[in-house]
Amino acid sequence: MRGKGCGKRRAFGYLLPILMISVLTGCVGQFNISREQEESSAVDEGDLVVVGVSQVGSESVWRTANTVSIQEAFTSEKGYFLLFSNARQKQDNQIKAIRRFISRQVDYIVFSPITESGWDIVLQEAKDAEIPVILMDRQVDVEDDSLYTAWVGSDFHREGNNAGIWLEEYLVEQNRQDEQIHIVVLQGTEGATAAIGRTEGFQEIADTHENWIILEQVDAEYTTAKGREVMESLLIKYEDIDVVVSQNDDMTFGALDAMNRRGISTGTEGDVILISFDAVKAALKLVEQGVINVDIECNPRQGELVEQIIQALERGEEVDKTFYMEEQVFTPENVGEYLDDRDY
Ligand code: GYE
Repeated sequence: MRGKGCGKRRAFGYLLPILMISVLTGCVGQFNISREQEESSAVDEGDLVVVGVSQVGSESVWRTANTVSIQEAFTSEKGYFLLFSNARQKQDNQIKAIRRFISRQVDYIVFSPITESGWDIVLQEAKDAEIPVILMDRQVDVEDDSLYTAWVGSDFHREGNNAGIWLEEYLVEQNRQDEQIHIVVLQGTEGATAAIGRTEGFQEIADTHENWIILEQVDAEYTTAKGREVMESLLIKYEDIDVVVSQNDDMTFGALDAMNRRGISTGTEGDVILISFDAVKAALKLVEQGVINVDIECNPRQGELVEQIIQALERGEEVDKTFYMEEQVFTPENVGEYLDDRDY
């Protein structure tokens, strides 16, 4: 059984000074036990499971929706004490956050690793402290996969495949299957699972078409600003671009700005075929208008599944190692029926 009242099992030692204050103040109100401004906790009382979450950052609309789903899943009403840390796109910040969680003796660590490499040491520290780690969204490349308990995320390779398959079919529909097709790819953060999978998945299909020419693949960091900048330089470099593959919607918004400024139109009636990933509401509206040809969904609502895994672990059950999110492909033909329900 867990401790009652204002206490908490593993975090008890760390929280002792705070608990003494809580006792004096009658254990009321919200507590921010963090000295770091970006790290926040919801409450400090009760029979709660302490979960430390290290999020990549807030680089995209997708990421914000992912954060909301975590915050909705780990509430005090559901029995959790959430420590949330925003790494602002820096691996160092994530490593520091994980170490803070370990020294606080949290019950679980959840994190979305910015890139795949560089986690062996800190995850070994979590393992030595007997704190289960659940990966969310992106994966880690570690020697020993017992360093994490489970991973919840998307099949990025399949997403990339889906983009390629869509393009293949579209070109046939347009009777352009034998034309030379010049493609540029705006990639997400180098070394991130989502960028690796989407790139490889698309490449796999491109490799089966001799007439598809990938002019360049450039890291645009998943942000609108970088997407705009990279697209501007690609437009200067290449006169004839038939397809833009942009590995998230935020970069797509930037790329659209850059193309519009030069009078280049996109989409079903436009000069350039535009393929995007994530399928956030603002982008789906552009799919509906025919400005983006296709948006490959990436489902950010992972909090609920992560919470279910933690529930199972709390009951002492074994859990699967890998959990994939359900997702689909949106085109102007099917997007209408999903738009209303999209809340991010
Ligand atoms: O596509 C992008 C975000 O890792 C799936 O990261 C995630 C990606 C998502 O910033 O918008």
